[in-house]
Amino acid sequence: MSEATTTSESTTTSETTTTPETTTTSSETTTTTSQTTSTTTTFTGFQTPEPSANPIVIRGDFEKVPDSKLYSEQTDGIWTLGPEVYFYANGPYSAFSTVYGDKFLCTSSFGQGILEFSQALTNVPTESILTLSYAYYYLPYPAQGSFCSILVFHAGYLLDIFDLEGPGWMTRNVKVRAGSANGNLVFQIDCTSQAPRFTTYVLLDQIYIGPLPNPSPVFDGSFEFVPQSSLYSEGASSDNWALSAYYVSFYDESNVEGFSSPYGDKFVRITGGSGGEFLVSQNLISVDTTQPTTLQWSYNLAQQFGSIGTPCTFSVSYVGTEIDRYRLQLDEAGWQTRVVTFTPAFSSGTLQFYLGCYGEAPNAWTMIVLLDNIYIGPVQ
Ligand SMILES: [Ca+2]
Repeated sequence: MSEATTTSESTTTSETTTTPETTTTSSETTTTTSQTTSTTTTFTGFQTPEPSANPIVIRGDFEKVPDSKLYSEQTDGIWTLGPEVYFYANGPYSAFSTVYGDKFLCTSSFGQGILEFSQALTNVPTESILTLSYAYYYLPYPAQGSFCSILVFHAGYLLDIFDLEGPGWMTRNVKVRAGSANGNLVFQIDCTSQAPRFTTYVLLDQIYIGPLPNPSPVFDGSFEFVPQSSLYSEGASSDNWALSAYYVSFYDESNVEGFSSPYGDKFVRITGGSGGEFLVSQNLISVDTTQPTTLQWSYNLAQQFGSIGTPCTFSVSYVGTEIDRYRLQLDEAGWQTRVVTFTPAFSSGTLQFYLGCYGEAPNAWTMIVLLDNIYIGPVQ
């Protein structure tokens, strides 16, 4: 067993400022003097994914949309645009512009309901990265506050839903779970909560779906893909995750106890006590056995009941071999992230998290531990 180190992690928001753009027309050259700021919105859970290097969406930057399709056509042969959705380009014919190249998508709604555009995709990995950039306006003003939502579907499954923020170009970059390898990728722009006093323009660009850059053998390590029907149910299962029969449940932040996680909306809640088996496990496949690998998880000793002392221990094993064991410390406040390096002996088998309170009379001790953010990946 290798030495274990504990690190803490925080959610970051990075901001980049783009340089002024040069617009060229046939008669003259103008340089836009105002600076446009684009902001990257990071996922509030797990590790912020990098945009995929192998996007599956075609023409996600719209740069190769033929000029003849601008402002009028409902398809370029790749994208299919619904009513009030058009291909746009920077320049004299457009009141709007993109900071990502030259072409983009513009939707305008004045009480028309939900606007839509789509593209047929094939070979979408189950765990994918969805990236898209947007900006929105009440002509000619950048919209402040959130009056519109974007919903993203693939093969009929909801991949993502979020409220637009602004002003300026914003980028959303999230891990999503594809419903199927093949199917239509559909974007819906919903500004219906905004009374039609203004025409709301939503611009879109840089739309990508692609495989995770470093796929982890642990599927859904942040529990964000746990279906609603599996929440708050002891002994539930979700995809490859399995929970032991008693006192272990998938939770989300709507729980009445007020528990939450910095790694998305969902997590696991374990009530560990003496004399029980409190397990969270997943059967892994495709684990690299040729080199040391990093196993990471985050936990929170959220509540404890019992006598003074800390008899409860957290233990992690892979295919029956203990990788780590540590005593939960009552003075540890909030979420802790633990990182262990080990060389897996087997390419497939069960990864298991176990909470136990040893050497105590039954029911002498219980503690509530939250678990989230489980990841296996290369040693950094
Ligand atoms: Ca989570």
